[in-house]
Amino acid sequence: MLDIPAKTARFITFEGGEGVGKSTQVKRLLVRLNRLNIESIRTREPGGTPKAEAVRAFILQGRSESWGAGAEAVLFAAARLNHVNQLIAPSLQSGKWVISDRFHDSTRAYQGLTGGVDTRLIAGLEELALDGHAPDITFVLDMDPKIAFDRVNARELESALAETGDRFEREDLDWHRRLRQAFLDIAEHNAKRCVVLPANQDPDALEQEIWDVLLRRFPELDSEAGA
Ligand code: T5A
Repeated sequence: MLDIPAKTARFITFEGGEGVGKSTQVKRLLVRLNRLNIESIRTREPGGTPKAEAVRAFILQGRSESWGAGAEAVLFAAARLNHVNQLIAPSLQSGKWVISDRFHDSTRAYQGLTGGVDTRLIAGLEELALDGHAPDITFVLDMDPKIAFDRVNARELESALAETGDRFEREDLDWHRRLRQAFLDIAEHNAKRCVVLPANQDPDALEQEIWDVLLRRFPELDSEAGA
């Protein structure tokens, strides 16, 4: 494991169901950090490196669906291993904050708690892929999946995915309600790391809530703001 410089680089992840506004808030957070001249990068899972992006395309096009949730968990972990080794760890090591749109909690929620994959397999893959690089804080954006679906449908009306959705968007509403509960359960069991925030609110208000949490959690941000 690489040494992370203390009190400089932070690793922040955003989690939750489909269309809850993770990407929107990741982008907004990056703007805020940049304004304070805090070097930071935005990344996503699955993906973030060329090899992990190739795995992303393979899974989200539905090509791994028939392999079953266990094999998909292995694929997500393979992508994560590359992402951590090639991008996340080196970035943190060089003092850059890393903001990731999804990370290991998505495997716990989608493949584990909702997909029924054995928790021992999920835990083993996680240990291997993270190699000690757990997030410092995770925002779990929470809302009724029906409302989130309407957001995604509005966005995708003109896109190639409009009729089919990606691999996981095609699951039914009951499945997404179980997924929502899975993220809440993960947050409850990891209360020090995870902060659940209501996502069905104005994006500016949500952005401010996220920032307020970060100011409390990382007081060095306050001194950067005053610098
Ligand atoms: N997956 C991933 C696994 O199964 N296991 C894993 O280990 C990992 C890492 C990834 C898929 O892979 C699965 C989970 C996913 O199914 P993805 O395309 O990255 O696929 O899917 P999502 O993460 O769900 O991305 P989305 O873009 O669909 O949702 P976001 O990022 O939550 O939402 P966002 O910000 O794009 O917003 C959606 C729409 O709502 C609007 C936006 O403008 C946009 O149009 N919006 C708001 N509208 C009103 N109020 C707000 N506050 C709004 N915020 C955003």
